[in-house]
Amino acid sequence: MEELRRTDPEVAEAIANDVERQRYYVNLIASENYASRAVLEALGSVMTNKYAEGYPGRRYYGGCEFVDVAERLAIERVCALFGAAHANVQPHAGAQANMAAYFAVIKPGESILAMSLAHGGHLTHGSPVNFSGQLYRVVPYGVRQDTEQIDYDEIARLARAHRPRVIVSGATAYPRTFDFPRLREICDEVGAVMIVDMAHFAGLVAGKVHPDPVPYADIVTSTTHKTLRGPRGGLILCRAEYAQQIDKAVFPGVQGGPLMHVIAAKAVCFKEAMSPQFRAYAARIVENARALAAEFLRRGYHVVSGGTDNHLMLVDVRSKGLTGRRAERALGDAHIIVNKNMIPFDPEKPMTTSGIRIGTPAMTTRGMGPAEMRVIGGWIDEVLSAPDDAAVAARIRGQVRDLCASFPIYPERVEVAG
Ligand code: DSN
Repeated sequence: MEELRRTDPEVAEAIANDVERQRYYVNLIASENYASRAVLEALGSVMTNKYAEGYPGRRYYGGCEFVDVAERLAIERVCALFGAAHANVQPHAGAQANMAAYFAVIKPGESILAMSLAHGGHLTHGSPVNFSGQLYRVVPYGVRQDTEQIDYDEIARLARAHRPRVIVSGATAYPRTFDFPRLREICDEVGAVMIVDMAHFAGLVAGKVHPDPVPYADIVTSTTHKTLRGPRGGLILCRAEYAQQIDKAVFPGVQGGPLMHVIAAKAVCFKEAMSPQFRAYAARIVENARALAAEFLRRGYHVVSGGTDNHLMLVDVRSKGLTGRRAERALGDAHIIVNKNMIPFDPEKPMTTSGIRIGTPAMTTRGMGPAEMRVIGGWIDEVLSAPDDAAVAARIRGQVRDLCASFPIYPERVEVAG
């Protein structure tokens, strides 16, 4: 980082501080992870300099022979990893992947049936403040009040009543798995295109510890930086019949020049995700989430839907007299990072909330297991039981630092990769 320190010490210092934060804080953000050194090196490479509108072998710029190699590798590997017929690895992020998926199959004014954000969906699944809610007629589905789990009979009823062109599944805050065969059945009955947004659980699918949407869905979208542990970015998988429409929708429909350094890093991530070690990692994420959820239940918390089948859980903090916002801040003071999150039927607003979302992908990357999850669950309970006690926060900050030091991440210098 010598050059950056010399030319821009302010940015250099911010990066150095974030490296320290990542090394010594407990990170329970369900959608974050620690990318490998190899992924960081590809991301920090000179491929950022290259314009490459188009696709490998069919570009609008000269000099694309080497970025073509990277993009072809990314496509071949992600198709092999997920058993997909076609892949587009250019979406800059999950939101762009979802936008392109919709643009490929529906026109503005047509309808989509998708999980409401308030029950765990995503902004791009039809939220009124997002393009998806503004361009399309949205029919939202949610979870049942008694089980806090998706009611597939309700989805079928809504599908028959509204005949949506597209049915979207996948979520950002749903702790259970999805019944893809049932969703396929519903889509077939009403003639809807089945889109699955597996951004959160793609790594679990790759690791074979989550039901696989690819054999059932017409189109699968994802990010690459959550459980998949790659660079920040998006991707789309689809059946062969949608290949052309998807590619046209991504470019020139939604995006211009692809981020070739990110695509190179995606190729690295897909190679890593094909390894037996990654499979063990994915299984451990789920094992850790179960252990942590069990710890909260044992301590008397309401955990939405009674537990978890995947990498995350939603903990209702009202039993401690707290809002999600207050809990997030108190935990942050103890260097335990979570995010406030709406729980189903939440009376609070999204900036306040009654819950926190907790995920295990990042801590599992550090090598932590169920024993550490139980310790962390205990610390969270201590903080939430005394959110204004500076001495408790200070003591736990020290314990957090010691635990992180025992499970190091980025022990080598990573301020600037490559
Ligand atoms: N912001 C992501 C998450 O945290 O789940 C979804 O886009």
